[in-house]
Amino acid sequence: MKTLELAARLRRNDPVALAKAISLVENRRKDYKKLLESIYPLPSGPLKIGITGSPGSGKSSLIEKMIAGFRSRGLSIAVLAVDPSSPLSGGALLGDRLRMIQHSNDPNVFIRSIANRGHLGGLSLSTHEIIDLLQAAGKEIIIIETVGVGQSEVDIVNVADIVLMVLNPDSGDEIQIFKAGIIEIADIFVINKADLGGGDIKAGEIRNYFAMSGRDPLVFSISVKEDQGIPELLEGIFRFQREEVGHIREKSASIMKNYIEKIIVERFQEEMRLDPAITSVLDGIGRSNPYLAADQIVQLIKSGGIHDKKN
Ligand SMILES: Nc1nc2c(ncn2[C@@H]2O[C@H](COP(=O)(O)OP(=O)(O)O)[C@@H](O)[C@H]2O)c(=O)[nH]1
Ligand SMILES: [Mg+2]
Repeated sequence: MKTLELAARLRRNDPVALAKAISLVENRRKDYKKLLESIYPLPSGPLKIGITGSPGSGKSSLIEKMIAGFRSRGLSIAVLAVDPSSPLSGGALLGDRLRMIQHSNDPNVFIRSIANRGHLGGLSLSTHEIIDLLQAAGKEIIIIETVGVGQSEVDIVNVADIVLMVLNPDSGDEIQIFKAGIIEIADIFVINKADLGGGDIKAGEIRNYFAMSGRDPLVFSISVKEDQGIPELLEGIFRFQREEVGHIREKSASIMKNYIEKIIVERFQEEMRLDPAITSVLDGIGRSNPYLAADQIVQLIKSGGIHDKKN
């Protein structure tokens, strides 16, 4: 399929074209940039919901319920599961896929897992690009699930309008999430597995944490297993979208800024590999001062030493 035809089909929400386009971008295959260039301007804003929390907290189970809730409102949905731990598989989380498969016959539910390869301490540039592909296809709700409580989870704030943090009543995650700063980026806290007891206590702990800071985030105690509290959570998400317009707009601007920074970093890395002057500095540093070498390279870049290569 030619790139422009692929883009046209993608814009018509053709799931086969969308899957193909994502692979193209994820694997940096030939013409992926041409494809990306052809999708702008994007159709107006979907709601991008980031979901983070420890493995096993029930994110995928919750997403399945959310899909059903959003579908009953007639919304077109995409779920992107980002798995930083599978650099080779090109998207693992097979269990998740299987569990979500009940929606797979619905053309308005698109589910995909991607690896988060090649980016230290955050979400890769291709994650941003793939979200743009989903937006180009006209998805109205884009859910991004990240696994664990590390840097990619903090980076979720750089792709999502709203961040949900999933906790459990008995989880000892707090210390880790306080430490990693994840608690500060969450807009809505979801205490899942309330059927195990203690959901309200955990909700109280979260509210207490914020009591002094002047922030009053939404906290929901739910049970996916017993189908409790999901409609209230969805209503909370829509309320946040309605009431926090300024906050979401500010976030969109910083999302864009972060995105552009990542493009620039990737472009410079590419150029550095291709530029003979820079390669010779890099080859020649031996055991000398790395800061000095970096200074030299930055000077080369500033003085136009980087060759202008088209690709
Ligand atoms: N008791 C109970 N178990 C749940 C609930 N929600 C999910 N689980 C279970 O928790 C486990 C992990 O769920 P999963 O959705 O894969 O978590 P993820 O790793 O965060 O995506 C599964 O065995 C689920 O069946 C709940 O509300 N109550
Ligand atoms: Mg999961």
